[in-house]
Amino acid sequence: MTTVSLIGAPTDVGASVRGAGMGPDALRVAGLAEALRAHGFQVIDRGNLSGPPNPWQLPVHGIRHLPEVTAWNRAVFDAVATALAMGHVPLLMGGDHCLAIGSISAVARQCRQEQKNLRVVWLDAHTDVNTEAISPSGNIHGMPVACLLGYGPPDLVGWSGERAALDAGSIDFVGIRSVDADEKQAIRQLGLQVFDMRHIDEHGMRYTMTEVLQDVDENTHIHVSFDLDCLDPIEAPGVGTGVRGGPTYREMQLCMEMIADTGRIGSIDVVEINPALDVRNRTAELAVEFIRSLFGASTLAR
Ligand code: HAR
Ligand code: MN
Ligand code: MN
Ligand code: MN
Repeated sequence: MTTVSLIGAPTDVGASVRGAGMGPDALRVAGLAEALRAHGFQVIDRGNLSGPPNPWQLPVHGIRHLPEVTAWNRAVFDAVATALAMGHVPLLMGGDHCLAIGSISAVARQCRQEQKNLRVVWLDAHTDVNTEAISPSGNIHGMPVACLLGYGPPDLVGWSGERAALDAGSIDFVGIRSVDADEKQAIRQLGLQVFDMRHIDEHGMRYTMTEVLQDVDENTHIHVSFDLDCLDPIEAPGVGTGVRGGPTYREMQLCMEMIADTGRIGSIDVVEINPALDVRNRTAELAVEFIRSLFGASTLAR
């Protein structure tokens, strides 16, 4: 039986807006553990990690809160690595998206040890591939992909044991509609595969996901990094940096269901839920519905 390890990381040190630190409890209140148990999984809630408070300072050399972001990610890295070593599926409850640095670095290291192919599916309105040299804000939640590809401050790079936790070919972005000017150039230079909203409009979510999942095989570990601002803010208002024009409820369900159908989901981040901006915990409840689907709960055949 699959065991899911819930890991709370209650911080907003990488974000531009305060409040994402309440995300783990919002997910608990929305019944995340119960929903997965009802679907037949064993669920262990590891509680919340601890780390430094948010000092709410201006960027230093183009980057905000580097020591705090580093400390939180260290804790995430260790917790995710421990869960993976036990054969569990770690589900990181953020917190803002900077935490994907620690989470995916631990996943990348485990995949290398087990000689598995890692595929990261990045569900987001943003590509998060800024570096401190090009970020317009200095907020590290806009930089985790760059760090994972080996570009970023030395403190946040190389944790998987290789210079880069990921190569550009092993990550696919879905739902993108907000990319900064210099970020666009970085995407082109790196050759990243970005399925933006224009692509989804023109080809549909079904075809898009067949493209995303085409090279998944029995030896693949899929990591889903789910930033709730991927959804249209009409569905998910509880996020700090919402952008109009995202996937609808049904499009996102189909995305999750098609990932579930591969049977290769190995680890998950659920980030950027901001209960301070939410309406009656709707965004956390929505996240729980999508996570159920990611584990196959909405597929009739199971
Ligand atoms: N691109 C912008 C920046 O770097 C905003 C991106 C961060 N927002 C997120 N991450 N929620 O996906 O500041
Ligand atoms: Mn993000
Ligand atoms: Mn985002
Ligand atoms: Mn691809």
